[in-house]
Amino acid sequence: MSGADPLTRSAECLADAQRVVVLTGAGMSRESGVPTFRDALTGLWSRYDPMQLATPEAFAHDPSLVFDWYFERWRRARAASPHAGHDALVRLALRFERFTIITQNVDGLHQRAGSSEVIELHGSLEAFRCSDEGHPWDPSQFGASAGADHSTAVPVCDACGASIRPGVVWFGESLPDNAVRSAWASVEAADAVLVVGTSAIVYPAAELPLVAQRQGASVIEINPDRTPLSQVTTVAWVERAGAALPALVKRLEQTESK
Ligand code: BV8
Repeated sequence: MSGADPLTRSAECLADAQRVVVLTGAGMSRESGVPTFRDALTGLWSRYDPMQLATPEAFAHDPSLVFDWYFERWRRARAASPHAGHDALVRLALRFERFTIITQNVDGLHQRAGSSEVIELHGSLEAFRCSDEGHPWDPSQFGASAGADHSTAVPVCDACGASIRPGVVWFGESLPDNAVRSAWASVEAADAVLVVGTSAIVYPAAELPLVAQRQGASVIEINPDRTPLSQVTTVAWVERAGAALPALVKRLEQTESK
């Protein structure tokens, strides 16, 4: 691999790839205006630590507070739009035999951009459900506004009366079996993995690039900050998703047209 710039080296990794996997984290949504977990929470939420809110214990302790936070995040996700980086992934998918996006994000932006093969490792803000039997619950029917005192009465399931909870995977909860199976199968078969916008410290998701690398795939990290993965990746591209991904697609298209 030449000592060329990260764009050139990333394009070289993808030039002969047939099966590509993209692992995205909250940094992928940052340029759509969706804050990452590590962004300081603002406004009403500034005094809370998301890691303390995204757990079953938090929901048991204060269901209104946790429900409010997720309902607010659902509204913000609905109001957000995919950015040029999401669009670039849709175009990139057309260039390979297999192209799978594995996302830790729960905001649905990849699907809204038009990506078709998306594995949601940590669930979705669209998948509110009842906490007993998993009956689906449609947040768009719920008119509450997140009150300043976070006192929204948590809605209950029409079918079984249990409290409604967000359809996300909390810390301490297991990931959906089918998502884990598909995600591990895709990285075990990958020629190249793009890791975009994740701090690479949440497991088991953070294991995925290492599984790919162990079977010989090249791993390209796109992140403006360094992470625990940066020193082991084939390419550590210190750049924003919204800048790097469109540049990568453009380079591959230019190379092809020569
Ligand atoms: C599990 C959904 C088995 C919810 C999320 C004790 C008990 C139980 C488990 C554990 C334990 N101790 C440790 C664990 C394991 C734990 C874990 O990994 N903890 C960490 C903190 C060490 N994992 C689990 O609990 C998982 N389950 O292990 O099950 C089990 C079961 C029972 C008992 C034992 C074991 C479940 C993990 C899933 C948690 N749910 N999300 C919600 O969204 O509310 S994780 C959530 O946080 C996000 O999905 C994300 O993955 C993670 C981190 O959030 P962020 O930091 O915001 O985002 P990210 O990491 O992606 O970082 C942002 C990055 O973007 C940064 O690097 C930044 O530089 C970069 N960036 C910024 N701008 C840009 C950018 N990049 C590109 N472009 C830009 N413009």
